[in-house]
Amino acid sequence: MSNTTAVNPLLAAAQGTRPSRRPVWFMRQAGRSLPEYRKVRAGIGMLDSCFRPDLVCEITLQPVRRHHTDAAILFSDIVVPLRAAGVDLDIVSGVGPVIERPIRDAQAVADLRALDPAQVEPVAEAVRLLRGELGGTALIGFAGAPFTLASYLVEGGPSRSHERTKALMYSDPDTWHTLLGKLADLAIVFLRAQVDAGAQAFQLFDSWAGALSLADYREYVQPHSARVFAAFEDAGVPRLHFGVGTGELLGAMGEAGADVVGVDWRVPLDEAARRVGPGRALQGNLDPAVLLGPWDAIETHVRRVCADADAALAVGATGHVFNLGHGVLPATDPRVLTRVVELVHGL
Ligand code: 1CP
Repeated sequence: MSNTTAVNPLLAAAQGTRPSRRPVWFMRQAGRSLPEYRKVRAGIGMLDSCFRPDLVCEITLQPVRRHHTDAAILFSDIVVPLRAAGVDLDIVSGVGPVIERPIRDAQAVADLRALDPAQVEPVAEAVRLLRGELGGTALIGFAGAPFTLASYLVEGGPSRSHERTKALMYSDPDTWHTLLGKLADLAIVFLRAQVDAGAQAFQLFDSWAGALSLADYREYVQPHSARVFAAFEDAGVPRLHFGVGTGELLGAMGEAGADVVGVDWRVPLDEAARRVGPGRALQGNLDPAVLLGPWDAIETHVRRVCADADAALAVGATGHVFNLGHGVLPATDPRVLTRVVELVHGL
């Protein structure tokens, strides 16, 4: 099975060639905003659903059928490979991932087991099913980046300040680097399983890296994310990288080895292109909350994102993938998403 399809607009834009139209997909396009998602998930736990290939395939396809996005993102979660490797955790509705025994010392890090590809075989099976169904629509795989995974493991759940995570980082750098090295290995095994099964691109989500200064990002995080990207240097799949509030880190996140740098709504794409430097594509960056406003405001913002992206191309960005600056909010009217896809494709 070929991992690249030159005609898919997302793959073209991500590889720096001219796409037939501006590609668009939405982070968190599968799931929460869709009634058909709530229907098939009824009575099935979030994590359980991620290990059922038939269900993963159906949920991944739902937004593509409805919105005609240029890409599907595998329905899964960043904690799925941790669960598969034996970490006692759950995804609690309305909260997010909750870790039974948070990892806060050298012993706990030593006890963290490596991921065996066989443990994520249901995910690989879902990818194979999806490639059979998707035709010309690109399939994006993903993993959590070492820092963002570490934050959940150390804090024990979602966090605003990431204070325990930073405390470990500053107080015991050896243990920190051992932990991030293990999490980089986990991401590599998880992504390898997806790419080998047919995922045509992948996104490394470092959602919470924006909590760090540039200097700390470079010292404590970037080498580990860079190792993940380097493992796929010759895989022939575009590598996307994204975090929230990462305006000051955009250059460093590109340098970690991303072909496409995701940008949240705080930095206009032309300015992002200056920060990232030439030779990489950009993805983003409509504020997801704009979609809760009236259509006039949505259209104005969508047009502005596309105009900023065109200006980004003029200063060296090699392509633009239209997306939100973070995930679709649960309250979003799915009909609005469909309309945004039509608008972007028509511009
Ligand atoms: O019960 C439910 O419905 C659970 C809600 C839910 C869903 C639908 C969670 C819990 N995860 C997911 C799916 C998911 N998670 C996807 C596939 C859907 C798609 O993109 O279309 C993806 C890509 C993720 C990735 C993910 N999980 C990230 C990175 C992306 C981002 O939004 O920044 C993060 C940080 C998580 C952790 C997580 N899992 C779930 C929640 C609610 C959270 C965030 C918790 C927090 O705020 O810290």
